[in-house]
Amino acid sequence: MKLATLTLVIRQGRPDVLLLGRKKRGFGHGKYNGFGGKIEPGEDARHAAAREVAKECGLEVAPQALVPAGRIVFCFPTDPNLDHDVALFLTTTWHGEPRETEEMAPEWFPANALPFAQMWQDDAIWLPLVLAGRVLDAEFTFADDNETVASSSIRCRP
Ligand code: 6OG
Repeated sequence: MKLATLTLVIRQGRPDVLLLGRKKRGFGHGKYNGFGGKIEPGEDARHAAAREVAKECGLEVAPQALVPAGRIVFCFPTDPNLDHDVALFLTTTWHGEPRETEEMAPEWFPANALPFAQMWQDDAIWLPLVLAGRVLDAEFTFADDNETVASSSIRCRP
């Protein structure tokens, strides 16, 4: 199980609110997603999340400006190498402007017009909850095609 982070960058008080990146290579290639990746050995999740945001879209986020939004476990029974245990964060505070990198092409989206057809199928289920301020513990299991959500469980923390 890969330990990873996923961060949602949210611009408050504007019509375009969520920054997503279109993944240019590797796992999830072609899909829009938040920013994140593997937690290195000895690294804490917040520092890993800040490092990945900077690496993938050029924004500088202080680790303490990352707000925990829960944990999601993604399981791929036909290919357990793809399993991810993801620490979820959101942030409304950063420095700099998003820029395209080798890994991601960033783009702002209105919260009511997210490109779910071009995202992981699980996103349509959990992302609206996190944008509404909920903190989640969720698990998604994927079917043999490694694309379709076969089953899910979501608990919102009180
Ligand atoms: P690398 O393993 O390439 O980082 N991730 C997922 N994100 C969403 N929205 N849905 C999924 O459903 C995901 N599975 C993994 C975690 C992969 C990045 O993608 C996230 C990491 O941020 C299957 O380093």
